Amino acid sequence: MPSALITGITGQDGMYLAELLHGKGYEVHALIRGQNNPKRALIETGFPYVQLHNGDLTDMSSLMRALRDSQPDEVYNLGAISFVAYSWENAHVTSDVTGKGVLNVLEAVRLHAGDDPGSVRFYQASSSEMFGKVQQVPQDESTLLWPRSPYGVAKVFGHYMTINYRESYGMHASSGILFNHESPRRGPEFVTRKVSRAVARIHLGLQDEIVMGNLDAKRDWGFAGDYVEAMWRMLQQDEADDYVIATGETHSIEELLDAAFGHVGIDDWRPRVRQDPRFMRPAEVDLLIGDATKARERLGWQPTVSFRELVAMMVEADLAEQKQLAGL
Ligand code: NDP
Ligand code: GDR
Repeated sequence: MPSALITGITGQDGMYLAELLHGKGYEVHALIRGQNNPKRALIETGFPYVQLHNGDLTDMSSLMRALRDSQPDEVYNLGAISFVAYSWENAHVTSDVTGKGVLNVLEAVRLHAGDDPGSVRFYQASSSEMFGKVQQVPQDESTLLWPRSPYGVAKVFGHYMTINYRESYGMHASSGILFNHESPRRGPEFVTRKVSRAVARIHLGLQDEIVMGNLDAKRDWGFAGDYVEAMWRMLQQDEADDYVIATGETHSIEELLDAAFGHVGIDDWRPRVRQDPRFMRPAEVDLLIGDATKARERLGWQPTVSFRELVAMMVEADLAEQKQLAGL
């Protein structure tokens, strides 16, 4: 039975990946941080097959211990401070976790693997945020990186460190440059979930309006369930490499609002949406659209959920959750 260790198990992707690997017959291990992590119970009850190991990306010895106790064939480094807006206010801790944390995992894997550095396969969760300022459309593996936030800068560090460990030590270390991917498990701080939840609440009469930031930004949004499949496929290749994972379609925040409000029959959403500078960013990533040709050709990967299907899935899930919470 193959064994895998996941960091970031309490996040959106960690949960989908745990399900995928369990379904494929893996023994699934995961790192969990904090003396009283509020999401521990969610993992213990919803994903009982996951074996949890206490540890933190900033604590190298805890990573070494988790590797020793789980003896993984594959390590998926999904843990990060992942909210871009937060990263300006907490640039140092974002650098430590999202940037240097990658180095800690790479180094722990290298030391753990000893004489056979390729024996433990490594996945790094890189991001389209690394492209930042628009240089080329669509963006692919060779597009110049020009990050626009402390989060993006930290991801660039992790990305190049992954490439460096592959080239320096012969590690099987791959980096997935994933564009935005969403689901009903998305954190409520991210724009898609913020909108799907607010639209559900407005439709049920539980809320009047939604307060937003920049409505012009464009993102290439896919479904998280599809994207974790790409992570796994990367680690099944003979050679480690870097891959863009995206749908190849882009939509503005206005189009997201159109689709979400439209799903509950509200065509004119403007009276329900207020903009507030509080949600504007010091520097914006204006346009993301990915070219996943390499992943399609080499991994046989392609997305299965369209933008409209994704928005409908998220609004429907939030309608069900909000009805239950409100006792409707
Ligand atoms: P989430 O924000 O949902 O999850 C982040 C995870 O990281 C949580 O489990 C969190 O645990 C964990 N974490 C945070 N700090 C630490 C730490 N110091 N030590 C150990 N674990 C920590 O992210 P997603 O699931 O959406 O994304 C997964 C990864 O993919 C992230 O690295 C993200 O940056 C990257 N990514 C995501 C994309 C997306 O669109 N979703 C696109 C491209 C890249 P806790 O519960 O303890 O806070
Ligand atoms: P992003 O996702 O920054 O792309 O990073 P987010 O959903 O936070 O923002 C997307 C775009 O929406 C605009 N926006 C708002 N965003 C939020 N959160 N809240 C608002 O009210 C709002 N109004 C407008 C933003 O300005 C932005 O342009 C996500 C994260 O998952 C990263 O970890 C990951 O690396 C990238 O996707 C790819």
